[in-house]
Amino acid sequence: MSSWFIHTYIGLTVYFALVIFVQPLTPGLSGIGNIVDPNVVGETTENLMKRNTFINAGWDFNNEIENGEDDNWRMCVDGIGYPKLSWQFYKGDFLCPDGVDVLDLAYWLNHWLDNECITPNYCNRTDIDKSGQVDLIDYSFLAANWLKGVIH
Ligand SMILES: [Ca+2]
Ligand SMILES: [Ca+2]
Ligand SMILES: [Ca+2]
Repeated sequence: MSSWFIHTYIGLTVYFALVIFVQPLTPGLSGIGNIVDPNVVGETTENLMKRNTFINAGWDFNNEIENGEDDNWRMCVDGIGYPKLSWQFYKGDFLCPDGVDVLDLAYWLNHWLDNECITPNYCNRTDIDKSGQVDLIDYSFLAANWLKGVIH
């Protein structure tokens, strides 16, 4: 992944993150250009592929609640890639590991017939169509994506 892509990718996170990370040629050099901004942090490629780098900076990830329960971000395994936005995953893929599997089904079943699902997280995202209730329509999304994204 080129540094250009990383800068562009990270630039898209402004609306969701308290701290922006960049991958400068000289790791540890913070800020953009000649501007020193404590909210722009230079990091190594290795650290940009670690979930805790972002969680410690306040990013709201899945499988943690200290930074919120909207779970805007997701990265299941360190060292493989960069964080992705939760909506980039298959509908029905609620939990790590990646892919729609029996763990996601069990999670979804725990919300069966929950109602009053409202923004921002619609009953922990199990109200997939955002109708306000967890029902068979939501199950149809999960079933349509069954085993998609599972790494064998
Ligand atoms: Ca969270
Ligand atoms: Ca999953
Ligand atoms: Ca629904």
